[in-house]
Amino acid sequence: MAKDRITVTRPHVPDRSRIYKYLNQALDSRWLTNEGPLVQELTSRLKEYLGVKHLLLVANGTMGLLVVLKLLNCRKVFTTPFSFPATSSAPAWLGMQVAYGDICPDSYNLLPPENVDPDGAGCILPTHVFGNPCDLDRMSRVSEDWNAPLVYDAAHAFGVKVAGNSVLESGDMSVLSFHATKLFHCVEGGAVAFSSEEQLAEAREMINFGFDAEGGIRRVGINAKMNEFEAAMGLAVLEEIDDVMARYRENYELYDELLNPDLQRQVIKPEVEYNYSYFPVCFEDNATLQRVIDSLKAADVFPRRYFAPSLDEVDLFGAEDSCIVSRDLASRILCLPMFADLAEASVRSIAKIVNENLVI
Ligand code: T4K
Repeated sequence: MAKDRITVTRPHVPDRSRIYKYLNQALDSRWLTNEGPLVQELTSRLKEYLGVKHLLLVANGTMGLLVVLKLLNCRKVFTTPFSFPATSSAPAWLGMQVAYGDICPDSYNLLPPENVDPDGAGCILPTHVFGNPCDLDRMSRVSEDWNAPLVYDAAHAFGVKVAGNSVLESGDMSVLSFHATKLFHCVEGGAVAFSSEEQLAEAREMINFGFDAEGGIRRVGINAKMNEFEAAMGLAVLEEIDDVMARYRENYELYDELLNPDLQRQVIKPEVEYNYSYFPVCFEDNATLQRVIDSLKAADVFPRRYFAPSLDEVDLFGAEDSCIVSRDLASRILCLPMFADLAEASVRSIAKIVNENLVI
């Protein structure tokens, strides 16, 4: 890859001595996977950092989604079309029916449906899009009315709080991604926050071939464990996470200040303590979006169209719903580069190119 190329994101590489310290612990102990000491240490540090009681580390966010949906054993999953494909692929992979609702044009999150689904949804799976929390109270009410478990795809929501509480404490389960491209990462990895200790215990068995504590095979399981090298990276990144988040915030605020104020931003409510991990902008039309992409590309800048297409347009997932707002947003949205060591000068030149291409 060209040295000066700026991509939508770039993994944070912590001080190498921190990584080596943990890697050496794993190598010296010859304990490399299967809930080893580093996975246990990362679990307890993350519980404290994120403010959650029940947390299970997994191999990646997609496996986290698969395991919890399998645990819930639901028939149908009501979800958002405006998300990464994993949110729909997970239920589709398990043979569950995928049904979509449309999204809010301001928050970009799934709108809680007004009426109870007479058919029974099975499970509700909204995404906190770009880390912006869904309407938690309304989602909980719908979940109660439908008697349907509420699982949040919280892949982007590391460290996000609402009114002082972790967003991960809402709903029955929240699934995080710790992929290399995320604010906090383990190269590959993920976690599930559970409200129920019993469900955490069941999922712990499921990610380890279905073995129970005595080595009996209690349930159908899979291998979805995080290994010690991934936990080593996570522990090293966690030691620097406050600085990383501060850098993201600086870049976010600089974009916000420099970009034309008429350019549509994602609306984040004041009670949210955001993690600043994405900077999406929504243009007036697809032609403007394409013009901006071309101009940025000419400057060796490669933003991404997260999330296009709207997933209700993907026949593979088998849903019949048509989500107008999501399709419209997907045709006009662009995520600008955001990462910890993105230089101030780069933010300034990206914002300048975007502004020059607007017809507001
Ligand atoms: N739910 C939601 C809402 C999600 O967004 C995701 C994942 C999931 C579930 C599933 O979680 P995981 O199973 O992945 O844990 C990237 C990530 O691979 C994906 O984890 C993430 N969401 C998604 C939003 O972004 P791509 O297809 O954009 O990846 P890629 O390889 O094109 O990388 C994007 C840019 O990052 C590249 O232009 C260059 C840069 N990059 C990437 C990698 C992998 C680097 O600089 N270094 C690297 O090592 O999906």
